[in-house]
Amino acid sequence: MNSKLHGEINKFSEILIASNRGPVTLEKDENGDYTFKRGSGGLVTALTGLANYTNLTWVACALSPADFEWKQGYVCFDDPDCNLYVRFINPDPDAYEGYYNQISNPLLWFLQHSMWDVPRSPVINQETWKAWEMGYQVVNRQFAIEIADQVRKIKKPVLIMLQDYHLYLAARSLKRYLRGQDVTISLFVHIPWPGPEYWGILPTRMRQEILDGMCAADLLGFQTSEDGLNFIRTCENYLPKANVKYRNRHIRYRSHVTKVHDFPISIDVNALKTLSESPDVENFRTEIANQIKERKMILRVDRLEPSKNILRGFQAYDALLETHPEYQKNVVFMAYLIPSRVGVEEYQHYLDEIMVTVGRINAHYGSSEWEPVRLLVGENYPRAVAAMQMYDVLLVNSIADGMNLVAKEGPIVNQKDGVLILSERAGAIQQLASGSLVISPCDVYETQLALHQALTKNTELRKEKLSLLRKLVEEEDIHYWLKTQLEVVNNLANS
Ligand code: GDG
Repeated sequence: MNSKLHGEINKFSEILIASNRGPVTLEKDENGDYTFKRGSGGLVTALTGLANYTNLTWVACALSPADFEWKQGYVCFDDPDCNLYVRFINPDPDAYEGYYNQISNPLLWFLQHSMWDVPRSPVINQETWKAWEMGYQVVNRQFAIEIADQVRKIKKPVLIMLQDYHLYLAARSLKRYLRGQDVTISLFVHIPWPGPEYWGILPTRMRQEILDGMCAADLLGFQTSEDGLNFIRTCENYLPKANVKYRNRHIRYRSHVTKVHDFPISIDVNALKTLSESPDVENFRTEIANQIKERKMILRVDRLEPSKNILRGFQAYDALLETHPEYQKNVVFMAYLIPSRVGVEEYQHYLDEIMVTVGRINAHYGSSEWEPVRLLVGENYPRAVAAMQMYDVLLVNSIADGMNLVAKEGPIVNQKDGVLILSERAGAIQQLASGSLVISPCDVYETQLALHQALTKNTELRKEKLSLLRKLVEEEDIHYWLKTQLEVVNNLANS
């Protein structure tokens, strides 16, 4: 962790993070003792790292029976003196269903990733309104009650850092419950924020409650500058009495000023480098090398998620093999897909379509010695890291993506002077455009041309672009993401 963080944190004797999923999941062993599994990813590493500097509490939904039973307590990772306090909330299952499976994921996720098929969806009916009122509102209030209860015990300045689209309403309730208490509230939105045209499809009351809830925060963080601007435009269009200032990125509403700022999220570069040198990853490298042999590798690593645009990636590859038969037998497309939201019908259909498309490509071009697409559906981060070390081309062609961390991880670990093909609709474009081949995600023809260009690019140019990408990611890693947020929070009164 960057030692400079000390200065940024001084002002707060306590930081409280709230997110749907917590930093750990608990299990109970056969002796009845609790064990915990730490959540993967840079976000958990960076945010739990704050516990080295200040008292840190993390409030999240209980996701396992053991989380529910344990309820709250200190969690120590490596440091016995750690001060990370985890507190689980336990929503009623029906409320959680409405909050998570009816509002957060189908409705808000689809809206914010432009995934609605507007002539048919969304259909907002009485059920949806019930999920809104008895689910999303209730769980947000429950978060606010737990957070407020924790904050009241402290009686010193507290920074509350809310995470993501599950908690759009929490800041408003918190302001009400914590009147008179010295708290600063930030909310970071990890996913894209589309323009007001798209938000116009949501019913007026839901939209207003979301904007009203968010404008109770002191700082709203977005992945890109465009997301932040879109938020301000959305408030200007739909939040009566909001007074927006584009130049300062301020919204004055109900006598309160909310600052809007972009903080592009990133990865823990050192932790990733250490993992990439581990024996586990080395074993996977050997396994993958045996599968690939002398062939070139196109790679994608994604959650199995329609917004990642997996089908069009295969369509572009299909067109490449058709128009450039010289690639047949000489290239393999490795697709590592992590199962996601398996209970949601759209995601199940999407997997079916992927299987059919891959099956068709493999049957059409493949032979006993060559499988054009190697599709692996499963969770195995060390294997994904090993593959990222070995790609010639990394395809990130999301229809919409808050950031896309794979686009940042790949260049850090890659050992083949690999080329990054990057969608102009992934948040990572704001930082990585100059080192990538940029594509428009719906343009399969452009993607096909980019694949060809990437596979034939000369070594010098590939090296140059890869080292540029590395520099860009290293300069603004996950600690930078956190540090800039704390800096902006500390300067809120002066901005
Ligand atoms: C959301 C936003 C935003 C890969 N294989 C496994 C595995 N991974 C890692 C990847 C990467 C992470 O999971 C996925 O992060 P992404 O950013 O690519 O995508 P989302 O999951 O959609 O994340 C996104 C992000 O939040 C952060 O704000 O960038 O835009 O959609 O690090 O390498 N992880 C595990 N098992 C694997 O097999 N656990």
